[in-house]
Amino acid sequence: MTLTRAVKDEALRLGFALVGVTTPAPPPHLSAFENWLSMGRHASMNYMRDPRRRDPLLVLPGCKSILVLAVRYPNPGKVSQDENPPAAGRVAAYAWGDDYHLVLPDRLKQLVVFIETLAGNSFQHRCTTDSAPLLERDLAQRAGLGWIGKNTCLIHPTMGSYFLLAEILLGIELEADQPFTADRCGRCTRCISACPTGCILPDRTLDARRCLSYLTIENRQEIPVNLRRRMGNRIFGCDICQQVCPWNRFADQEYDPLFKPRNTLSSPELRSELSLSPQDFDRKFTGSPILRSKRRGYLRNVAVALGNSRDCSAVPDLEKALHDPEPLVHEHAGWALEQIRSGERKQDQIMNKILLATNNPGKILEIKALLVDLSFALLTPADLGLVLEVPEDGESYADNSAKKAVAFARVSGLTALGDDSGLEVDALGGLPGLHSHRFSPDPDASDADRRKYLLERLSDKPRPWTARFRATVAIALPSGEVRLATGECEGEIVPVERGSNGFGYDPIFLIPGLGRTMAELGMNEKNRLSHRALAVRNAIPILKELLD
Ligand code: B12
Ligand code: SF4
Ligand code: SF4
Repeated sequence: MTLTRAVKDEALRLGFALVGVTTPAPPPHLSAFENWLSMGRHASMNYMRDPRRRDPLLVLPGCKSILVLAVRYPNPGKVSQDENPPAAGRVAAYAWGDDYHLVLPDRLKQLVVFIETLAGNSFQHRCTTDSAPLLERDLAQRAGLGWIGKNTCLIHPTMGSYFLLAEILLGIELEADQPFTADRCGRCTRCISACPTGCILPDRTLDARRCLSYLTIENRQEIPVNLRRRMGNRIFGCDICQQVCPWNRFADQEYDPLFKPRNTLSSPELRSELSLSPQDFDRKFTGSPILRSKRRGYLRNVAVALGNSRDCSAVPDLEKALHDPEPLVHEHAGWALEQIRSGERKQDQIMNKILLATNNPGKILEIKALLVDLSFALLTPADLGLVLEVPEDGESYADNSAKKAVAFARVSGLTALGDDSGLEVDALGGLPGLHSHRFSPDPDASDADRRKYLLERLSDKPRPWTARFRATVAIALPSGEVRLATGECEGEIVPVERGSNGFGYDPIFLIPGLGRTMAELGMNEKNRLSHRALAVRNAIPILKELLD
């Protein structure tokens, strides 16, 4: 066995999830980095200007090869957690457990000892995990670990992107791997649309000045006022552009025991976080990445999240924080109080108003028509100037509709109505998700491609292919209380498309009693028979009970 093979096997045995080798040549996309710096997109991270980033030989003169390694942390979309407990914050998944800067070096050293033993002599080396001035993602791509996605993260085809990188610069030569040259993002742009601050740029870099991860972790100053609402309940880091990425949805779920989440770190209760004294903060976060933002930065973020929660019960805690010795904390507490008070003022004016938690004009028309007889005013996000993307990454229609309704209710202070719906086909186990982007091996597929794929999957199954469209409507109050109503319509899948208008699976979903597909129904029939219409109608008594 070659030395390189033996080293790689040992790396995997030690628990690294991925390992590759590259040369110490300058990073391949240096020009993108230079441009990023020259445009000031590194914000206040002046350490990014270290000239050694341009050349690994300046980090370890005499370096002959670089081992690039990856270690996986939990996928926040998959680890079960209470999505939206009242007034809880959200911490990026890489920070749920111990700080990688502290726990990875030991494992890296063990690997060095192994290599030295095998090579029969010691040699120059340097272990690093974000502790040396390197362009780690660029080196990882050249070492074959994955491609750099549009969200700028390094992505592996079966592991997604929830992993951290580490390197060992070696004074001996190992056999370099081929770079990962394929770009598996294709035409997908989900991360770009989902980013709440629009900071992802077309050249696979981002503008850190607007990125919530930068603003909540690295930034030592105030959060810019115009971006505070966009933080939602994010109090340390941000995973949105990874959560919406199809490569994470389909990734297998293992993570390294080194990153086992600590209790409640994924969604800490905001009010108790705001009252952490300097001693409490140090005690609670010893060994955690959260220590990096320091107490003043963390409490600044918590105050903003409380303001965004519009939770009136937080007023006494925020009033107390107005006297915090840290100017950063009391300024943000003042802003948060103003949010809650203006929310209360608005609340007085908005009794009996319902916010439709969707930006889809067709859906809005449909739901408004169904609720026309109600005495409540129906508002849309556009009416409130609200821009809020909620990723549909739940396990069921109920999960997704509740997520949307809760997010809109919390941000607007209104009762919100969210929906999610789709097709379940008996011959395929009737699983939810047999629709839109949750059902396709290709994240880039169009609706027509997905329809084609569904029919291919069905082709060897006995007929008739019975199916149902199911919709769930969730009604959420600003307090976080959620009620659900469902509606379904039974049908059959016809293999030949019978209509060209209609969306998604509508043209192949046949309603046997009528002999027509969903796409062939007139608007009035749709408003009477469709799964969504039934769910919305079932929601009416709930709305009356909650708002009358
Ligand atoms: C500064 C920094 C940040 C900044 C800026 C991030 C950024 N995208 O630039 C902030 C604070 C915002 C940040 C956030 C996060 N970070 Co950070 N961060 C870093 C750090 C220290 C440097 C990154 C850097 O060099 N940025 C400069 C830009 C220009 O470089 P780049 O993003 O790598 O971009 C390269 C590509 O765009 C490439 N490129 C350009 N064009 C093209 C075209 C093609 C075809 C290809 C293939 C490549 C390519 O060239 C660029 C230059 O090399 C690295 C550690 C390190 N030393 O490398 C960790 C690192 C990138 N961060 C990491 C993590 C985990 C995060 C967060 C997920 C944390 C969180 N949940 O909040 C977020 C993710 C946000 C995001 N979408 O990037 C991991 C990423 C692991 C992975 N799977 O990719 C790293 C590698 C740390 C580590 N050791 O694991 N981070
Ligand atoms: S980490 Fe959040 S704010 Fe930053 S680019 Fe990703 S989605 Fe946007
Ligand atoms: S969301 Fe889509 S575009 Fe963004 S990184 Fe993932 S695959 Fe690429």
